[in-house]
Amino acid sequence: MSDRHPAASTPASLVQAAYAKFDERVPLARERYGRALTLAEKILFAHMDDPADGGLGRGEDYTDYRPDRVAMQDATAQMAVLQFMLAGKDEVAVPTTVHCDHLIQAHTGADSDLKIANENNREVYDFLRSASDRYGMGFWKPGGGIIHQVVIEQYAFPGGMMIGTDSHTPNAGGVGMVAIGVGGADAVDVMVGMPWNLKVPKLIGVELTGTLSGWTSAKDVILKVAEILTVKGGTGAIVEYFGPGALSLSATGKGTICNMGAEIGATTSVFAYDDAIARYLKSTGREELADLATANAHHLRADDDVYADPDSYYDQVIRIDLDTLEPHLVGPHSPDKAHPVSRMQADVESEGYPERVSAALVGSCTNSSYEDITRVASLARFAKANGLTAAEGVEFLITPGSEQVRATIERDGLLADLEAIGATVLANACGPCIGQWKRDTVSKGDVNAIVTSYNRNFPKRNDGNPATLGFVASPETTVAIALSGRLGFDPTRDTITNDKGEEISLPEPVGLELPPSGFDAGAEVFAAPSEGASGEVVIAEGSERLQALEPFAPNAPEDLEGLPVLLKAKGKCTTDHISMAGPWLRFRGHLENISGNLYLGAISAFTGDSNAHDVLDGDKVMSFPDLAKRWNEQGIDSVVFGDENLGEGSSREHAAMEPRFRGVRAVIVRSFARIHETNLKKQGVLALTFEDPADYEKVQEHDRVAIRGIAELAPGSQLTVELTHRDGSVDSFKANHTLSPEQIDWFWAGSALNLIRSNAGA
Ligand code: MIC
Ligand code: SF4
Repeated sequence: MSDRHPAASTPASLVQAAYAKFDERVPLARERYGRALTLAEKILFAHMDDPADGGLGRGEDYTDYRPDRVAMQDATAQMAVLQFMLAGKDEVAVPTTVHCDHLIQAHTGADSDLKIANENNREVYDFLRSASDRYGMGFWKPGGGIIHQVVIEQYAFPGGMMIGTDSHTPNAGGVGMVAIGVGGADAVDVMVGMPWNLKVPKLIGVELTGTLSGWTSAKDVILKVAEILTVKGGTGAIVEYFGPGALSLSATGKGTICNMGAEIGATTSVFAYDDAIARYLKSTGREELADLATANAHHLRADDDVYADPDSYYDQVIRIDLDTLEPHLVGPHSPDKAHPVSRMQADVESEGYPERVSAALVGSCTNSSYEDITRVASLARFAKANGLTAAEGVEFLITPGSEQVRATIERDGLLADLEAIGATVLANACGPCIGQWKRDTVSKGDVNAIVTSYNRNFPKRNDGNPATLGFVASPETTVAIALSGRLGFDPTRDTITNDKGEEISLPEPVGLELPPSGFDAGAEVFAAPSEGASGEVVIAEGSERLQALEPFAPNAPEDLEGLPVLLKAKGKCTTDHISMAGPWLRFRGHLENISGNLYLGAISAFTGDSNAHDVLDGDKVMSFPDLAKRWNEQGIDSVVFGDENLGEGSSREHAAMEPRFRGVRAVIVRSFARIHETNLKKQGVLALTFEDPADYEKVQEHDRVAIRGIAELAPGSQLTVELTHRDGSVDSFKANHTLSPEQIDWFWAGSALNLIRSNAGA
């Protein structure tokens, strides 16, 4: 480790300093709480800005924290860095890294895809690289790997706290870090040296008993948890895993579980430090950190009293017996729609899902560990020896999570095992997981089913085709389905006919937790910032992909009157519906251009489809982004209404900046996903919830909306939303907000960044 650049890994000195805080503060925490502590409580307390007085009230207090690190991926870093530049600082205040992973399109395979990405995205990469150099951030080049995989391999450490501008940042919980996904403006707070504010999370305990075996893997644990808690069941909570079953999971398996905690809305998920985490740290070249963690192991777990009586300490406890846990698939379109493999064929029949799958995709930030790949390679070798390959008509793609994993699995012959049964190896990047998939075999509108070992399966997520049904499963289940070609294939019971007409049962997958001969770092994919931070940040002139930001104007009470309704969203409205990814990723650094996708995927409660009506112009039919632009150009501001869990999914702050840019003053919903609600607040959009969810029904297409009580906006104050209907009648209802005093200041300033700028005299 010592021969690495300090920006390429987490230095032992940083970890040592973090543990010294535990020594100092854990006794104080026990005193302030007056009881034993859970792991998450210890980590949060050790990172509190004001341990003597910082709020402890779960689900109530907003408390300031001092995270140890920041990580950003290219699709969100652009906007974050553009905002950071407005803050007028010379250097980032905490260790920060940028990872180029989201913008690489998968088409024919790693080498050519990477080459094309380097050409197509040159101005974005040049911008991020020059900004990294200028402001002292570590830069992972395209091909270096997916942010979360690189973070767990290089930067994450037990007991640490980090934020990342990506919702799957919690992946680092696999090694015991409290790692939280945020919008770029939150990252900017930490990068400028301010504390980071978070509502104190609730705590959900998941007690694991038994041991995984056979076809069941870590992925199935989180698929089960998603079924139990649903996509909003973890909102505002940290999920802590413990129990004997937790000890039987590898660190990367734990990472998979924490990663997908994003799918249940959890703030983050975390495991206690154990032997598996120590083995992983050592194997990835971080012996020194393993030793430090072992010496501090008592801080890196909950207190014994908690484990003895979890129900008294967590807001909710779930128990899962790994001995009886079955492999699952979840989908289509929602990660909580679970089907055990033993029931899948029956569900295929009753739900009318396609019998055959058209593609099987293994890898991503979620599931591309050495263990995952050795397990699927064992199936591939067996298949090859028994006359089986990926079934006819099944595209079979592998995405390694990092250059280090790729080089290691190539060296150990595992990629060759997979290629021998028909796999194509893609670049170490997000690729098809984020719609960066140039799919030649299926056209828009073709109904087809795919299975992936990724984490998300919203409509259009992978290939942009709304008719593609995405199912998520473990890598093992995914490969078994690839070999059989059948969505309803149960690898524990069913057989596959081989090229000689024999019926073949697949053996249980077997793998290795870690590479016996260590990891191979592979190609040079890291660029350290140069000393002295003096270079220029490169923004290509006239770029359609990058645009310097203009600060938003402050809000005034009279801005919230007489507003027409831009959208009343019906049903699921994720960040992918609000600000679509795929081809739109190219505009992530250009607010005006990306606003061309605003609410493109949302379904209007008025029209029942994704068309908008211009109520100010004879109900002319147009798209939401066109209407938003039209009104904005006419100087007309508006309001948006939504249903449950609005903004579920990604951390992308574009989903908040775009409405703000187009004059949306308030977003009023039945409930919000955490990151999206914060992103709206950060950008100066009023985020409100109906006090009575039934009031959603009162909103009509031609209403004019006024928000009363805004001048007296205070923590906990209630607002009245007044709807003046087309016939002149008026309806009103109560709405709530969760703004803290500081967040109210953001609102009046026009955005959180405006406040930073005015404090800095910028
Ligand atoms: C995702 O998985 O949806 C993404 C793409 O990684 C996003 C970030 C983004 O939209 O840039 C996320 O999860 O936050
Ligand atoms: Fe990339 Fe997919 Fe992971 Fe998001 S979930 S970081 S898009 S691989």
